[in-house]
Amino acid sequence: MKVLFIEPPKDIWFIMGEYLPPPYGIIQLAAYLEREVKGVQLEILDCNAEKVDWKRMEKRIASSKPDIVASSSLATCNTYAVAKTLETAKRVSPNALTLAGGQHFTVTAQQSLESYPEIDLVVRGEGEETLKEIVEQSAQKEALPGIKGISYRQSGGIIHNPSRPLIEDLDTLPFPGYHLVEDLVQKYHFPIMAGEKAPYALIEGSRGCSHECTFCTQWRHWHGRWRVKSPKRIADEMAYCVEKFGSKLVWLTDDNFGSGTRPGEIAEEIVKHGLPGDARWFVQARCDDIIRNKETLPKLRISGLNWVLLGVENSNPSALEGFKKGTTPQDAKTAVRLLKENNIFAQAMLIIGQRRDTHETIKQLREFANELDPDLVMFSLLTPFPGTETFSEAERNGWIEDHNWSRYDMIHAIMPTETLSLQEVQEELYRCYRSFYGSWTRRLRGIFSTNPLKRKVFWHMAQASVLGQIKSLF
Ligand code: B12
Ligand code: SF4
Repeated sequence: MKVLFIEPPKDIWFIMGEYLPPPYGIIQLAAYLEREVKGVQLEILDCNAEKVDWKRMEKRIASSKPDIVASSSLATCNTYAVAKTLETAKRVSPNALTLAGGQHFTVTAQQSLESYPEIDLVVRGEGEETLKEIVEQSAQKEALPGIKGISYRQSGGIIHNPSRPLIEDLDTLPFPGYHLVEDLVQKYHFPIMAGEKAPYALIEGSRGCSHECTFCTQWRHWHGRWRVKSPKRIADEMAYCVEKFGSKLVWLTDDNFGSGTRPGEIAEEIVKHGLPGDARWFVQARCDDIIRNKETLPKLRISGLNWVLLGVENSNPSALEGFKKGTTPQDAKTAVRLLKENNIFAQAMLIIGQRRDTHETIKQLREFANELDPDLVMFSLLTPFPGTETFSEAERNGWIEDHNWSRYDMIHAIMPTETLSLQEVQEELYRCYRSFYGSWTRRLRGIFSTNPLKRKVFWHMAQASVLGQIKSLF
């Protein structure tokens, strides 16, 4: 049985500059199969890292002769790339079983199977055990009804088998399969964050989130639960990436870093490993968790944490309430201050385009961003990702004006507000970036900052002409 995993050619998110991420979901699944299914043959084709275009992908599939072709979208904006990958696979290798999975396909299983005949099966939710069963049963038609967590076509209809319970202990998962892409590991890079030609890696510290923000896909995908790996396990995986593959930056993919004793324990375990001095790590966190962790921040900094992405989202208390965020604008100010005091790079994410936004409220948000003054700010547009409350509400009310998934990337306007047209929302995004990065005082402060990360970010914003690219979106 041969399984070919394909990471399709994907557009980069240009705001963060040029980068090449490891196809994390895929190498995680492949490592699980390697450990669990005797005799399985695995092949990973990372089109982005291997610079394989659609034509060459076709040849690679033909020469691979796979029994199963599996692809993953990561985000909604990559849906068509996955569909095209599996369409190519079906054309070249008609007997291969084609699988799609991930957050977008999970919630759109019905619609995706209706729209893309090239997809045989959608794996919903957590992939490891479901994929193992599919491979073990060689996906024989009669076995399908017994496999939890899949959707497929049968007798002209679409069947959705019951969901699969989640894996209780994430420490039982194998380490991510970087060894399966050993020739490519050195190529994965994220210059703005890790430095030029510095390999970077992703690892997972947890899955899911215990909060329920209306715009977020994450908590529903993982059944509203937050499961964590142990601090020791996280530190071991980090050390594995740094020591075996020379990663200079490890991105801990947790959406919810959490609070309590866990962050401090993670820091202690990392310190115990004594990672080389230039190895760093990054995480995303809520503002209130940073405040709860304030005593631990020095320890986290010593362990190598040098960059935190904060979900600030908005400055308007009623917008934050509408998002069910559960944090306040003051939390954001305190969190940014704490990070800066601890010499941790503070990145803030802000969202515009919620239903009640007007030119005036967005102007207030711009002023708030200037006052907040994080090291880096990313403005994004409220995007109705399928599976979110934002999507259900927008769909119900007919607010969605753009149904092209490839534009669901948080920088293309998808919905107008009560008072702003789609075009005006798009223009407002540009105004936000211009207000923050266009200010000469801030630019000069950034470019001549004593903080090398900040210098890099501001050079990037200037050289890559990010403002110009955002302007070109309308
Ligand atoms: C790291 C990351 C990135 C990295 C890239 C990582 C990569 N490998 O390509 C960067 C910074 C580049 C990035 C960019 C973007 N990202 Co991002 N990213 C993440 C993050 C934090 C981790 C992804 C990850 O590796 N997860 C761990 C793996 C194991 O989980 P998984 O992929 O879901 O896979 C599991 C299952 O879903 C399933 N599965 C998945 N695929 C398949 C396929 C098959 C065949 C099978 C059987 C099973 C299966 O099995 C896996 C194991 O159980 C997630 C949030 C999260 N924690 O997941 C957001 C997330 C995926 N990103 C998101 C978004 C919106 C984006 C951007 C559009 C914009 C932005 N603001 O960043 C761009 C898109 C870029 C592009 N064109 O691809 C959203 C997606 C929402 C959506 N529905 O679109 C997420 C969910 C964040 C969020 N909370 O909103 N991202
Ligand atoms: S936005 Fe962050 S805090 Fe809110 S549900 Fe998503 S992952 Fe959790």
